[in-house]
Amino acid sequence: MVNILRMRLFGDKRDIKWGSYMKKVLIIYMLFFTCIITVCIAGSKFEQMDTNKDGKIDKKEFQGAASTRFKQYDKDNNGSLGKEEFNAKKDTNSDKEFEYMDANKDGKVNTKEFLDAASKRFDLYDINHDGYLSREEFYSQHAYPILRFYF
Ligand SMILES: [Ca+2]
Ligand SMILES: [Ca+2]
Ligand SMILES: [Ca+2]
Repeated sequence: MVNILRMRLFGDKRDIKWGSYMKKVLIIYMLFFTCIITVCIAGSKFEQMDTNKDGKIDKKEFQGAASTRFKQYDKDNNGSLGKEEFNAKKDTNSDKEFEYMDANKDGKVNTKEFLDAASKRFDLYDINHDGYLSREEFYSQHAYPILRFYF
């Protein structure tokens, strides 16, 4: 009787341990796949932007991507972005970036403000000031979360 009880207890404990172990494994797998997907999407964006295929992004290429992106944000096609157009995905950084873009602080971002901000961001993250964003500069943990608003 005591043995059966013990076995049950140990069995239960093992089940609980196994359960939490599986949870951890699942979480790790999910993180892993999220990373892979993020890298794939980022990778293809870099390739798309690098129109002359020299393995780096120059300002013209970046501005070209930003220009296309602006049109995607501008749902009502009036040449200006309201916060709700820009912040449709409700990202934590996007409010701050919107303020950054809105140079004249009228609560809207027009094409010029958007492209000027893209240009300033490009310069900021061109760490070695060679006029190009290398893969390393583009993917750096500081640059990518901000740059992605522009392409
Ligand atoms: Ca290029
Ligand atoms: Ca503005
Ligand atoms: Ca550079």
